[in-house]
Amino acid sequence: MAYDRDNRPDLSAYWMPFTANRQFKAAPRLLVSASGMHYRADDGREVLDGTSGLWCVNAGHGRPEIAAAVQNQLMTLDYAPSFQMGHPIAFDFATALAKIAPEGLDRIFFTNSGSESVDTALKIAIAYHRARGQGQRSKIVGREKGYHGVGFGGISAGGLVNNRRVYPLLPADHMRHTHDPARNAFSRGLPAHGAELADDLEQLVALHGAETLAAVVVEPVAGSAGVLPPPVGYLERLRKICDTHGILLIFDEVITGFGRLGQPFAGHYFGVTPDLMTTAKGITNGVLPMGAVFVRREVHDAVVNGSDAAMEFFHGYTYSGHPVSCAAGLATLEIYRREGLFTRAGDLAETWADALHGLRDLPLVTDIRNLGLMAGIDLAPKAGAPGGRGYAAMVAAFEAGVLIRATGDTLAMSPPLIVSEAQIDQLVSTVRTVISALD
Ligand code: PXG
Ligand code: PLP
Repeated sequence: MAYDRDNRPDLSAYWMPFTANRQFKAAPRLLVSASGMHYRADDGREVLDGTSGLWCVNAGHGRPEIAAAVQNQLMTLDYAPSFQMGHPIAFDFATALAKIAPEGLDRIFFTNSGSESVDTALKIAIAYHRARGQGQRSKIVGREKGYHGVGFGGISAGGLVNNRRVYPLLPADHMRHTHDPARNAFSRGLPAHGAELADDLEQLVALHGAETLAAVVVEPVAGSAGVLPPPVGYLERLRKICDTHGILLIFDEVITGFGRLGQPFAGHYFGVTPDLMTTAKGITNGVLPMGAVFVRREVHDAVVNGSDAAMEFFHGYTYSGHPVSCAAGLATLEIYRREGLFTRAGDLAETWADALHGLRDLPLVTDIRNLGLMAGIDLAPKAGAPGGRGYAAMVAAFEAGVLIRATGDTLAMSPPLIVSEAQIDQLVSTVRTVISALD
């Protein structure tokens, strides 16, 4: 039976993730199907997808080629163990990923999510130093406002207080974030000021000793915290400081990977190559859970060739390299290639920036940020109700037929890379109407 407003599921059993459960269940927003650029809500309305689901459906919804590959793989080899056994499609997919990776990052460890990718990358970093006789290097450096998923490694490196405050954490320290509206408000693309914030890493080296630091993990463009592109020169500086002190640099590309900035990965876009890169989301167009850690070959070789044990790395998931996810991933890569989606965000970036910065005249808008096909809009918080305007804008936009994200009073948008210019207009003009009507 099809779901609709007259046939709603019982909402009580499902404890929803990162959701105000009581508020949601009192006034649910249910999506029942999707095709191309649109969802359909349970009242039959079409909703334009302004967020690629949760930053993952980069090629748009309901792609028949992916469905066919998944169906075929399910009926050929539905599941096979990956511990001490192999299956061909996982090797093929790793090879295909290595081909599109930034130079040198051609060893691939499969996971099932961004969170698992981050915790895996941190373990690889620590294992790498251990294999080279530097077992003291186990501390992690992250950044304020960073989001690296919800595993214990990821929340330790992360910098969003609500995700961290009640849990014990791994040894980690943090650089300052780069959000600086006083100097950079309404920057188009990269903000001009703030490269010197990378020198925070030098201070942490001075405080902790380089010999205790395993890795620095940053999102090249912070996503969850509200789309914060890095200041000009910042990532280059971070790379240099890491090299000086033998610290591994991890780019968390769970959002920026797979075409979001107009290149396959942010490493390409910025011309800065990390030692490890964490990915998920767009790797299968979001249709099946999967993640991958891309590892620089020397890092892989140090761990794999540097171990006396028969098994070099004591880590892995039941579903690492799941054959059906690999099939979805290969079909997804083929769509990205055939439709030029790795460069499309670059082709649209100016149109996107023009449309967004057109909202600058709205009195409640205090900052607008954009890069590739990502955007963040800060709203002035309502006195006594921080986050209220962001949430109200998200709900009003949904009712007006577009899906956007709100984090606090920041609105975030990241449409599928197949978005048309007319749909960009629709998205931004709906956001204008919605913000204009906020009290
Ligand atoms: N790293 C980064 C940079 C992410 O953006 C993760 C790790 C974790 O991935 P998983 O697959 O474990 O969720 C993410 C995920 C939002 C939002 O609205 C962002 C994410 C997930 C859900 C919502 O900003 N990013
Ligand atoms: N918990 C138990 C009891 C398990 O047996 C396993 C895997 O065998 C796990 C957790 C880990 O699950 P996964 O490999 O899916 O991460």
